[in-house]
Amino acid sequence: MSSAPPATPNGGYGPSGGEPSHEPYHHPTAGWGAAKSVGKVLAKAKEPVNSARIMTTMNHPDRGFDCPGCAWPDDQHGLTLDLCENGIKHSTWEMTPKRAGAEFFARHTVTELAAWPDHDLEDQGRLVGPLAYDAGTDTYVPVSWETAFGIVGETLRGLDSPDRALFYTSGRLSNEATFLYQLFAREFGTNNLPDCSNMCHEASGRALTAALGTGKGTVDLNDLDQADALFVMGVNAASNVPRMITTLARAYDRGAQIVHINPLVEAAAGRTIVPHDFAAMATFKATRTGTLNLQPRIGGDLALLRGIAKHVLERAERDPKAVDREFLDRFTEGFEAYRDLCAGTEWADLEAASGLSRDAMEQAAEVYLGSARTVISWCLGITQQEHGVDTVREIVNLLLLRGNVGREGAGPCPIRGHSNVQGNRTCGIDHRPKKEFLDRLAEACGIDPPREPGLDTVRGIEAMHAGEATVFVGMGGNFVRAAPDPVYTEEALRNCELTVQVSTKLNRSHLVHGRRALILPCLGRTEKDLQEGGPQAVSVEDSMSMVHLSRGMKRPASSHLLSEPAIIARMARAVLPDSATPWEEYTGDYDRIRDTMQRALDGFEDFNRRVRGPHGFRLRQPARERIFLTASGRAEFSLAALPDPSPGVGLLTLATVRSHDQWNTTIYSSDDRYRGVRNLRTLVFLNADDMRERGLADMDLVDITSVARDGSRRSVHGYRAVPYDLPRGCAVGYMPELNVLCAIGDFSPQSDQPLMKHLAVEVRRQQI
Ligand SMILES: Nc1nc2c(c(=O)[nH]1)N[C@H]1C(S)=C(S)[C@@H](COP(=O)(O)OP(=O)(O)OC[C@H]3O[C@@H](n4cnc5c(=O)[nH]c(N)nc54)[C@H](O)[C@@H]3O)O[C@H]1N2
Ligand SMILES: Nc1nc2c(c(=O)[nH]1)N[C@H]1C(S)=C(S)[C@@H](COP(=O)(O)OP(=O)(O)OC[C@H]3O[C@@H](n4cnc5c(=O)[nH]c(N)nc54)[C@H](O)[C@@H]3O)O[C@H]1N2
Ligand SMILES: [Mo]
Repeated sequence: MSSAPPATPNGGYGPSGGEPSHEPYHHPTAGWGAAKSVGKVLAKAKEPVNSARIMTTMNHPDRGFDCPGCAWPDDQHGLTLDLCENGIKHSTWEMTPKRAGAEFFARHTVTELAAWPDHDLEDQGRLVGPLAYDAGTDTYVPVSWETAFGIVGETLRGLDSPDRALFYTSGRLSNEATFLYQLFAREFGTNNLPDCSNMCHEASGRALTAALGTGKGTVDLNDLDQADALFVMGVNAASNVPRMITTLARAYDRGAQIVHINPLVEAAAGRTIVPHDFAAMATFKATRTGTLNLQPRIGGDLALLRGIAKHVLERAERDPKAVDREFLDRFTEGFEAYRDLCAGTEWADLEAASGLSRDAMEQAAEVYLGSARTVISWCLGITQQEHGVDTVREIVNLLLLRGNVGREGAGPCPIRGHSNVQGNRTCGIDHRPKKEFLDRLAEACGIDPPREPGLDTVRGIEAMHAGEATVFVGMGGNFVRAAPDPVYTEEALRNCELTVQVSTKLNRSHLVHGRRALILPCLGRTEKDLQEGGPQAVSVEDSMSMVHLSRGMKRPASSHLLSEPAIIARMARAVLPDSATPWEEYTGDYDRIRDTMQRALDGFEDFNRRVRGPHGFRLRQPARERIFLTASGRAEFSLAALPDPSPGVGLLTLATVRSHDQWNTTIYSSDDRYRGVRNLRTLVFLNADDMRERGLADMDLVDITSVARDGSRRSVHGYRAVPYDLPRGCAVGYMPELNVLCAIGDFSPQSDQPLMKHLAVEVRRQQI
């Protein structure tokens, strides 16, 4: 089977125009380049005054809103300007003065809008009132909130089973809205709660739960400030977690080792000008943010980690202090078997599987051996892999060897993506909820939740495609663009009886809709949320388990917008008219939601008081205290087989990544500053030898074809080949353009995550 995307793939993605070019980037990260880029975005948003105000309130310890840019924790060193270029861009994007109102939708049919690039859709500005699709005119028309909720209520009540509905969550939903949303879905009768984490960090959660008993990292910012060695794996920190760069610069300054592990040498591995260090800005003083770079092949990390462990264990034969024997004996399970596994693995096999020399692996091992306190951090380069769960477990194996779990300055540190994706899971977005969670929810809320596991993102798409699920509710996000296999996913959504998107801006997912469709516009994170009980604040949980309040301060984009908790509560009331849940009370005062949450959720005792402290509070992470809630009561080693990362003869392994100027499916510009690219998103980075072998010169046009597990092929045409410093056999290009290449059936059996960083592809000169 060969499925090609439509000739113009849905109107395209980024803004068009400008001559494509690329050249290597030699400057430090952040600093004046970032300041200039922020200036451009603010000028374009025409919001310089308000934007200056957000900068002084964003991530502020006792007022202001939490930056929706990423989940990196707020600095607690009293920085008054704890923000970054991309966070400012992201917030400003929401604060645009542009509006997409009724006249706009009257003027453009959905068919017409579908031919626009994604950038232009979002660029219409904020949505201002609820809309329903009118098939007669092929347009979205304004409706009252009552009518909109009426349609939701009538359709959901008409289903022959609650499991025919899917309730998707994108990771910026607040804890309070999250709690109401899952309560609504479960009271209605389904655990069909797919979320963006099914495509993001599912592997981390599963691996950490299996190894340490709790699915989160154990470190906080103070630990990072005390570590002697930091391993930074599979993340483009300078673009996607920019505030982490400040931590790295601080670590370098105090003499810590910083090892970057990435097939690409990303900008974070170089130097930075710390943006809130005014002296550094004024004098162009750059600080290094890396001390060693290792470039494994894509999917080669597990072998690399095992190589490091093997070297540590070989050293331990001569020098027992190389491992923490006391910790291993007291707190872990399976050490001997792991030691034997490492001893029985040949260096030659580790070299082949990692794409690194024994020397390079030993160099990293020496850094690890020389460090009394080590943190290993990671993001999507590790998780969106076939062996993502095994690899995260190997990270834990390595940490356990030297007792680097549950003490200061050490531990595993998954870097989450969306600003509240961790909080979503904590507060109940889980298609496989634990029995204890459901029991407590039942008790606290007086409901009888379903016990059968629900559908995740991939299974949800398949169910819609098969006509088994017929209602899709998207609480934020841009599902059709974020999901794998867009051709298949679009068919799935078009199959639905009703699609409902709760959004701030127009996006592709509104244009690929069911027989009936609703767009429900909501307040953004930066906006004042005024309810009966006065102005409301919501809470979020960052990557390091800190729960704190976020309070918008801007006038809402329109007086017709509702808050997310209000939208959820009113949907719930429309679907469940006789529900005993006090939905109206919850909406009137979010303290009432928090009162219920503290009864239903672990670790939220005294929620309303504690969350109002300057930095909020830290959720207890038992593994941090060396309490391991596993079956054995100990931290467990894993014994994974070495993966064969080779994609097959003539094929390359392709990873899809973000550019510097995008936020997931939102594309601000077609530049990728730190990779030296301008005006180009339809590209593929290749090793120069792989290019030569294919007779390709710099910027030649190529076709990229993926080969799925089931043998089916998917292609994109006319991409530019760009030589880049990455290992042979590897290729890298941008999401969401290349999602076309990711077959729906190609997900990891360990995590159920689509293989967004592990596609087998053929790259050849464009066939005309
Ligand atoms: N500005 C901005 N910030 C964001 C986002 C955004 O789009 N824009 N998205 C947010 C979200 S939801 C998330 S999840 C995070 C994502 O943050 P990242 O994980 O940084 O996201 P990607 O751009 O996909 O980059 C993945 C990195 O993994 C590397 N990589 C690919 N394959 C491998 C491999 O096999 N091994 C190793 N070691 N590395 C590999 C790539 O070279 C790249 O550097 O960022 C969050 N923050
Ligand atoms: N090929 C490939 N695909 C990927 C990935 C990859 O690396 N490669 N990464 C995956 C990952 S890590 C993730 S997290 C997903 C992201 O998937 P999603 O979370 O579904 O997508 P986003 O692009 O973050 O969502 C953007 C939309 O959210 C809406 N929005 C913004 N703010 C708000 C708000 O406050 N409330 C509400 N209700 N809506 C709001 C806006 O309308 C905007 O258009 O994509 C995944 N897809
Ligand atoms: Mo993510």
